[in-house]
Amino acid sequence: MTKILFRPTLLVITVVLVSAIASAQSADSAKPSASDGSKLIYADFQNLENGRPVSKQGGATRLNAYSQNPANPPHYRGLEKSDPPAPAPARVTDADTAAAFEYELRIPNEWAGVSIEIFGHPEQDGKLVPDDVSAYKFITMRLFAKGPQSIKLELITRGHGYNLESGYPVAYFKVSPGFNTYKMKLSDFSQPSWATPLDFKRDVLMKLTSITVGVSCDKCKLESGTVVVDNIAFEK
Ligand SMILES: [Ca+2]
Repeated sequence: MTKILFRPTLLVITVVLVSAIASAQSADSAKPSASDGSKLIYADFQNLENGRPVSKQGGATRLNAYSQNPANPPHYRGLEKSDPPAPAPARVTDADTAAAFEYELRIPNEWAGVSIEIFGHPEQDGKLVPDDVSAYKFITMRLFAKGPQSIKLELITRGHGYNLESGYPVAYFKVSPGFNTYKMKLSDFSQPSWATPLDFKRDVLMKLTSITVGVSCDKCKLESGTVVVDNIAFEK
């Protein structure tokens, strides 16, 4: 693996993570494991390409930001000088790397957000390559967040029948202190009421091209923080 340089702020996060893991080693698997029949490891961020974290199968990652008020978009920091913007690799232990970003949500904004988008596979012939995750019941991940109350997840399909600008199935979970494993039921994901309706299994789960993990706000208040994510998997 290439040598990873950390900015001072991420270094602090790394130290926090290491101590969180040391105190909870037995309660939580810190080791990335392999995919098997009951589990599909989607992204453990153990590999980098040009310094950018990639998914388990080598799919790209990028940072997305959006806002209702174009004059006050969110600010964010990931991997320095990356284009398109990428999350920063963050060292959890000597042998374990996660993906991280810092953010600031600004006002006034009716809605805004920043997320890491993780593609399952590298593009082939300029096309996104889907995963069929319809056999799984849960999505799991380890996550550390300082700043947000909750994390927004999104399941996305593009180029395989549908290309929505927005309105893909979303789910939210509440953040607890520390670097914890979270487990969400896939059946808890739903589209916003205004979105073009998709068949969740046929159009999304069977043709999943990327997922996002991020922060968001409605009727936004000033908020800043850090998100570190690792070991994203689908489980039966
Ligand atoms: Ca990892």
